[in-house]
Amino acid sequence: MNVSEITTRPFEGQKPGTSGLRKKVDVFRQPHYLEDFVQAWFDTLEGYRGTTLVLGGDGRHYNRQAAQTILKMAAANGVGRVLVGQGALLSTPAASCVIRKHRAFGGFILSASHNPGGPDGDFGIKYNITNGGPAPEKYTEAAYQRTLGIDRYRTLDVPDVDLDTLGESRLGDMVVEIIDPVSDYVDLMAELFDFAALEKLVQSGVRVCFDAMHAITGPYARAILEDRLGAPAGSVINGVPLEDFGGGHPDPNLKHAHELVEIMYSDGAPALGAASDGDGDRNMILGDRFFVTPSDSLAVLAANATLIPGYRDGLAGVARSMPTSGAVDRVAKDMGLPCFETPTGWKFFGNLMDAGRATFCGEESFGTSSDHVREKDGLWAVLAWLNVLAARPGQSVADIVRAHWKRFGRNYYSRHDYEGLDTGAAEDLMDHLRATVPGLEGMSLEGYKVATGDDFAYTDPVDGSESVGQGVRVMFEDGSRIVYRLSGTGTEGATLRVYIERFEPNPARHGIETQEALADLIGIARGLAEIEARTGRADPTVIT
Ligand code: G16
Repeated sequence: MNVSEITTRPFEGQKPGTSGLRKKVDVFRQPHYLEDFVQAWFDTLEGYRGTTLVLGGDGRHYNRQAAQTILKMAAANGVGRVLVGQGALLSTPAASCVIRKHRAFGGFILSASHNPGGPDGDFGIKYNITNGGPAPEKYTEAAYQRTLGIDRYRTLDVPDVDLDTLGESRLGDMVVEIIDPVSDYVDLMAELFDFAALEKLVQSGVRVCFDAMHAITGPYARAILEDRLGAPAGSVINGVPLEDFGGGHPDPNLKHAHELVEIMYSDGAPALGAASDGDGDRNMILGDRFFVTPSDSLAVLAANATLIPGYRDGLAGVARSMPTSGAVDRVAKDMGLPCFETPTGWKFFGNLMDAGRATFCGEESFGTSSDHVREKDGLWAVLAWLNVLAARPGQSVADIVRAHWKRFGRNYYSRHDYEGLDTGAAEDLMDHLRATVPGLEGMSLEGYKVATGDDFAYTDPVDGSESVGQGVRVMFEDGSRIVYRLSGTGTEGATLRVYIERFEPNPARHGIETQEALADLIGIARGLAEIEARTGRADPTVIT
């Protein structure tokens, strides 16, 4: 093998955020930048030599070049075999599925998720461990520490690999196997869901519209919804993955999935509308003129889980990230299920699922999934909703959610994002909150009495690891909450996220428009954080 040891120098800022390292494409294009980060993983992972890794990404600009770089480095570092999705493509949940199914040692996923792509957009990379889930903090921290002192990396001086032809080839001593990126995932979905019942539902005229946003899920959604379930051609829109996502922002929310929103809020809308993000792990669920918040989606799916064949025997427990609304907590209480509250980041659910303590997990950031993989899974959520619709004939998405609120109460919920803030100002704002919020206890704000206030810390119940500084919480006596944290996934300046929640038990008051229902708390949230004075922003950039 022609192994080359290349001399390099450390780059600043290679600390993985909420989900891997995300930077502008230009940053990744700097000579040695990607290589340093990848070598840091090979230098800190133990026991990978001779084993199998998985590699794929969401197809964004720089995906293919990065895959070539990683393959040559993997061969030079002694990896035995790499399973690569054809075209270097794999959705995040499919990558997790492939790692688990083929008992791989781990894998690299190339994606900046919902962030825009293209030459001026973002790129990202993360490492997933043997369970198929994102590497926990002890791994990411070790790799980061290594980036600070890195001075050389190993690669092979060989031509590029053919990424498009299925089958095996060799790169030095390493086997490269190009696999169909879709089939393992489709097989797994067919095990969990009653495809025959879903096909019947679709054939009965219940229409679905899935917006792949020109990102990775197009081929997966077509294979399942159109080819397997027989939904009419065109049920999947924007289904061709593009390197720049067609210039769009592949974030499945009410602002960015506007084409889907227009369809679902027009006359004759389909029964179920859904969108997924750049790498296929997020989902947004819509009914006919009806938006299901991700927090409600988790709660409804948990309450209806036994209607889905893969979960017929019930759930071991549920988990949600701290800023996610407490809607699922009410379901868990009613069903006698354990319910866990973790920091933001799917990586925190991995231990709970591995230990068999949580089956369904969800996050307010449009993430829902189960222990079938160790990632959130956009299409899984869509199929789960379809399965619930099939099992509750004659009921619309809105009917199902409203009935849920009637039974469990409604958690009014909204997230306000202030994007592109000056990083120093945003950090000062958080410092101000950390200093003042604990002193609010017992005070009354606009009639809301503060029960407690803190900076959320989490001790993993499985391995005892601790994570501090995970978001400032103001909790009121009536169960309402305001949460503040800075995003860990952005690449420009800082993004302040403000999460606002109010519980309403009275069904007569379940029809209020969300922002109106939360108006007092929104005012309190802005005031406590002095948002306008500190950031110059009177209003959020995105409201979900
Ligand atoms: C990632 C994480 C999620 C997290 C989300 C938002 O999602 O996997 O767990 O909720 O980021 O994080 P933040 O609020 O720090 O921006 P994705 O879809 O971007 O990989």
